[in-house]
Amino acid sequence: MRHDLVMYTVPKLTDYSAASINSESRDLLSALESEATVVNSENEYKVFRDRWLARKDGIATQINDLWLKPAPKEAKRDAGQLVNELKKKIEETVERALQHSKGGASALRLAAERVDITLPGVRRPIGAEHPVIKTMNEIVHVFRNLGYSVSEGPEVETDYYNFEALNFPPNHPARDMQDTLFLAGQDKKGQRDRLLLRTHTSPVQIRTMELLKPPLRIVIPGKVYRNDPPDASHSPMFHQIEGLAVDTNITFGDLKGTLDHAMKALFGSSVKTQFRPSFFPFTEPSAEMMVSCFICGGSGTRGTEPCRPCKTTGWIEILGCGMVDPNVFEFVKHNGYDPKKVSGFAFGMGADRIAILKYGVDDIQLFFQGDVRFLQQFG
Ligand code: 2NL
Repeated sequence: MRHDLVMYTVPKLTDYSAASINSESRDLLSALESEATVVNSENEYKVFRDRWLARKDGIATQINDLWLKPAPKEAKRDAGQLVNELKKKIEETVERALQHSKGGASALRLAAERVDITLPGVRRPIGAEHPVIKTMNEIVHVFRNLGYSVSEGPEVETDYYNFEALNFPPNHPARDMQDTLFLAGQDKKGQRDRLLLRTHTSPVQIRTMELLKPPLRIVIPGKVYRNDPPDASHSPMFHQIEGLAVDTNITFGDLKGTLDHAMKALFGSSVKTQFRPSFFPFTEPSAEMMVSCFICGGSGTRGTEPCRPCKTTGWIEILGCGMVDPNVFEFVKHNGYDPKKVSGFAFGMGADRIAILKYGVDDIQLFFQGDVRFLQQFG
């Protein structure tokens, strides 16, 4: 072993015996290792690299000139192999020193990377449920307690599930480009296969009836789409919850009792409900359900001010509903929904609208702009 303070130099080789060659190789490799371990900076690395690999007279070149070239004929082959192995080792070690110098623990680097472990950590704010999702979950919860299941389905639908199977006549205005967002490039397909963004969650009810035989109790929360320009009360994407109950002998009384219970569970036991005749293509008869205004208590006034949410009427329209039209059951008759044997009620409500009323928000756009200053208020 050479002394640490004396730099390694390549000796001339006169003795090409195995013992001599082994001993010289060991000296070289141990010098290589000990020099590599003290490389801690980019500059130190460059000096180290040039000393061992410089083309002109780096150590790798020197062993070529001093060990291999003068080797006698009979030792040439072994000497060549040895020099190649040593060169490979040198190259590997220089590469390792480069990595080491990059991540190396130089005093400067350590100082720059110093971490004060006594500082408090960075607090990651915990997210909160979005007010619309929260509202939907509350509604779903009320119906789950009544034994309803939750169904979900695709937001890109066919004309068949979104309109035809729901008893929309072929020229119904909702099927117009004006109201519905159609996918481009569908012109070659027949009408019923054309893709569109679902305008209500009702197609999921048809899909569920195709899968599950009656009796059925389901609610379907989800995103729906309409070709509406955004304003304070419209958004091209909004949220709906629909419900469906099918069994033998379901009556309009069941509809009224179920929905009256649901409104009391959602808005408080003192709210009253009222049904007014309406029309939907998929229900007959159809109704809109009013709930006594849970802002003004049904009085139409707040102190001396008129109540805005109910426009002073004391009533708020909250959902549409009705008895499932037998024509709808015809489309799923093959799965046990014979309109002569089963009946059902269905309803649908806008989750965003209910969230707006619940939280006193004056612009639906606020729900979808993602401004944390707005959303934080619901956390
Ligand atoms: C509303 C009204 C409603 C339905 C949705 C429905 C679904 C099937 C059969 C019959 Cl598969 N009806 N859904 C029924 C009445 C009203 O929604 O104003 N939604 C926001």
